[in-house]
Order: sequence, then structure tokens, then C-alpha cells
Amino acid sequence: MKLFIYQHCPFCVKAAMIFGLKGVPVTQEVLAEDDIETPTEMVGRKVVPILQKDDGSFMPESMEIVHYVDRLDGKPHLSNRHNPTVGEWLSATKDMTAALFIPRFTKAPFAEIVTDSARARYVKRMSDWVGDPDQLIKETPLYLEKLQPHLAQLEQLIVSESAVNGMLSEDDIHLFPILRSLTIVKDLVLPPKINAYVENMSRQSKVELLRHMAI
Ligand SMILES: N[C@@H](CCC(=O)N[C@@H](CS)C(=O)NCC(=O)O)C(=O)O
Repeated sequence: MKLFIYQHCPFCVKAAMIFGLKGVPVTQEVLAEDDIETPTEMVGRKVVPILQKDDGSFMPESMEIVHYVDRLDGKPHLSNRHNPTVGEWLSATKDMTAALFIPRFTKAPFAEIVTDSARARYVKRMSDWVGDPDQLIKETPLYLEKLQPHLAQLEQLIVSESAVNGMLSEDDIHLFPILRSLTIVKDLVLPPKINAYVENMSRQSKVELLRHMAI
């Protein structure tokens, strides 16, 4: 199978995670941010992730890909454990986490924005969403301060470093990509329990963190 992704994209991380967690082989291909034609030909719109299955057909939607791959061998890895507080935490912190990692994404050496035209398109798309990246980077201390109490709350939610609810579940598929995105924020020191979870999930899912390009 082949997974079409952007390296920065949290939705793509969800899809990539399930392959790593299950040890299912997959080829990853990074599409360019300004390549509209390729994804549109595959699924009718510009979006990633897209999975090309073994039969050649295409599947968009990260969680559909997760469920498809998890159930392929009839032995799903993801349990039904669910803690609604994890989703509530993600909703409550959405704006402050995006304000921290999105401006840095616009400046990072991701393969999908390596050309001037791809980066310009991405910067425009992200600026329309979160505001001026340079201004947001200047405001880093403010967002870090806002995030602190939420990180303290998240530490209490993490049951085990190998799964937020003690056993792997969809909550991990939603939580890890956002924490992985935050590893691009140089000045963010994750509390020990969250850090251990992030490191462990990266190892388990074989999804690289972003510390090597932290800004
Ligand atoms: N519901 C989709 C959302 C995927 C999504 O929003 N992907 C973004 C990248 S992070 C995208 O493809 N954006 C393309 C664009 O707007 O140009 C999923 O879960 O897979």
C-alpha cells in the first residue's frame, strides 16, 4: 500500500501511526503543497492523507484509513477504551497549540513546502487561518504560559506512557499527532510524563518527532 502525505500534517500522522503500530508495511509519498492535480485525480479534491490500497483504489479520510488498516488482519490493535476528557483537552487547547506549531511549520524544512511556490501557498493558507506567523512566533511566551495549566491537566490524564488510557485506543490516534506537532516548539519543555508518552508513542508508531527541526 501507499500513503500520500504531508510531513507536517497531523491527520497524516494519524494514518501513518496505525501502520507503525501494527507493523504493516507501507510506502510513504510526500505530495507538494501546490500539487492540486494529483490528489484531485485520486479522490476528487486536494487533501491528504490518501491511502492507495493494494487493489489500486484510493481512500481519503484519516480515521477511515486507521480503521481500515487496523481491521485488515481481523486483530485490531485499538481497544474501545475512551476517555472523553482527552477530546475535551484537545478542543480546549486547539487555538493555543495551533498558535505555537503552525507558524513554525511555515518555516520548517518539510518536503511538501521545499519549493518557493509550495511554501508561498502554505504560508498564505496558514496565515489566513491563524494570522501572521512572525507575529505569532513573537508571542510564543504568551502561548506557552497559556498552555502550562493544560499540560498539568494532561499529565493527570495519561495513564501509561504506552497509551493514554492504559491500552491503545483512538484517543492515542487523536492526541499523539498534536503533541508531536508541539515538538517543533524549541522553548516548550514538556512535563516528564507527557514527554515519556510522546517519546514512547513515536517509537511504537515509528513516526518521527520534530525536535530536529525545532524553532
Ligand atoms: N478530514 C480529513 C482532513 C484532512 C486535512 O484537512 N488535511 C489537510 C492537511 S493537514 C489538507 O489536505 N489540506 C489541503 C488544503 O487545504 O490545501 C482527514 O481526517 O483526513
